[in-house]
Amino acid sequence: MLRPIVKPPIRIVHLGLGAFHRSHQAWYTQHAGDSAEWGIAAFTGRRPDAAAVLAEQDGLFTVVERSGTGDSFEVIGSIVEAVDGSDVGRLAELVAAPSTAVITLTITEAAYAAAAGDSPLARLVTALAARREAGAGPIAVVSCDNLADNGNVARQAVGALARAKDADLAAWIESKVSFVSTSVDRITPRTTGDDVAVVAEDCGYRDAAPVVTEPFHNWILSGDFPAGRPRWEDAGAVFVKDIEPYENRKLWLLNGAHSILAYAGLVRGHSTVAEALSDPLCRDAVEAFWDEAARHLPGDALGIPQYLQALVERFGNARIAHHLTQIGMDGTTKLRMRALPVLTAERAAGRPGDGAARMIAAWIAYVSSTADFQDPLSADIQATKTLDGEHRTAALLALLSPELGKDPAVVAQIHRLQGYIATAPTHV
Ligand code: CS2
Repeated sequence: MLRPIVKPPIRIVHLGLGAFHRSHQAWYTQHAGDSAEWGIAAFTGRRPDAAAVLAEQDGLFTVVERSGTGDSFEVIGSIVEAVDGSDVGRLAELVAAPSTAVITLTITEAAYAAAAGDSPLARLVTALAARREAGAGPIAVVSCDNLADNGNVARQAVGALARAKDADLAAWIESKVSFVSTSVDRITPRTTGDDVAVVAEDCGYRDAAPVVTEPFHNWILSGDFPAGRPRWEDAGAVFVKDIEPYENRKLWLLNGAHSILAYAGLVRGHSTVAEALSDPLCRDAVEAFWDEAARHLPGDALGIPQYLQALVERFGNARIAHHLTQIGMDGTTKLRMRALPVLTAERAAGRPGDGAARMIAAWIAYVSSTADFQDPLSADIQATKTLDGEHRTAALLALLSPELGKDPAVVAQIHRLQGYIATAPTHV
């Protein structure tokens, strides 16, 4: 595998080197017609390990495209430098280089709310300050996290951190940095030891960092690239003026269904998406939510029936072991994006929104069943354990929406729906 290649020059800096970055933005960059001009320097998030492993093999890794019937393998060479995220000096140096045109982010939804300190966005602000000092000119920041209006969320978060540091820097960022919104999609579970073994067996070389993903891939972008960008459209990326309907389609139909399957599925003893989908109770819960969400995704252009049909196939691909615990992480952040907009829209239309409410009920049933989960508000979640019944439901709901937490009808509705998830028999 580790044949020498001509490395493209670094023109993209990425924050959040994980499996998804490698199966998505790195894959798209390799498949752009002008890929020879676009190399990526990718920085890790919380832990340096991924950088060390990838650096060992010169940035090269295998993408295993796993369909329901077979695997295909491709070596990706677009990541030319893999760096420990705590190396802010190297980050600043690369962002300050005039040849760097794009900064992509997969830092998780929760990281946009992280205040100062050593967060990825605080590191980005330090690096943008270096670019300003170097006079290197405008640049694009492209959020690839599952948040509605993610470009604008990134702009607000970066702006707030910059203002706290230096008002002139904040003004420079406002005028010179283009925040691009995107909707990203490719189901990519975390790499396992089995994946390493499959590559060794089928390809005959040792790759310590392969990534297994589905054949499906989608990227919709909206915004300006003042210093240029790869021709990602050659790989199927779509550039649009109004991204909101696409974001909602993806966040509600795919990610929302994922969250229902994760929480209801875990409570009911399942481990993977495909397993949970084959439980009629989970499947019915997903379909009821889809019916509600689809009412707020108007227009034939979105092709909702086809999108849903494809989703059932994608989720049902049992050759990809997509673990529910991975999807279940950071529930408070994710549900605000996945459940609340549909619940609010249904209530505004005079309907109860049970489909969306059931997603929240499933989350409450899940966090009540275990202490072993990751969430930015885990301390607040644990603190509700002293409360009983509807009081606890109200307190947990308030972590998602203070307003709904005060609404007795919604609290009673979500409380009632928890019983449905936890007690109905499992037929798998
Ligand atoms: C999942 C997503 O972990 C999660 O919350 O819903 O990572 C999902 O697999 C991707 O958005 C698919 O594109």
